[in-house]
Amino acid sequence: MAGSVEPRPRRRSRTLLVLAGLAVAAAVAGTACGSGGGVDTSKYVEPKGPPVKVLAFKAKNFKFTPDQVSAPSGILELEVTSTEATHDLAIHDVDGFLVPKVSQGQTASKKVELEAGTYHFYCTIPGHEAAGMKGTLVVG
Ligand SMILES: [Cu+2]
Repeated sequence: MAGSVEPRPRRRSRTLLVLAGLAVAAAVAGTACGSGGGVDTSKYVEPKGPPVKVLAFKAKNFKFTPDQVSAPSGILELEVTSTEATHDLAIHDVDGFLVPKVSQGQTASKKVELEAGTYHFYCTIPGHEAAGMKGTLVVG
């Protein structure tokens, strides 16, 4: 192999692939940072007033505890404490709702007003929901 001319173009194309991959990764990371993990929170209006219930979750790689919860309808406060790494919490079908990212040892919370129904919550950090960071919230 040493001294051969052939490996050069191969190496060059491999380098280009790596650079392209890094560019994509950087773009994805940038998007995640800018918009709070892919959820557009700009139009979300947090309900005023005291919650009828506070739901406290612990978050670690890659699980919420508890991951099956129930609550009465009305204003709920969802509170997330990270016991490992960085996580957040969004709810499918509740546009803009996001408990912001917390790193290990931190706690954050956000209120949401929910009608009776079954909701699915998840961590928006890329790959986390697929790895199991999700759960079900039954309201009503
Ligand atoms: Cu997560």
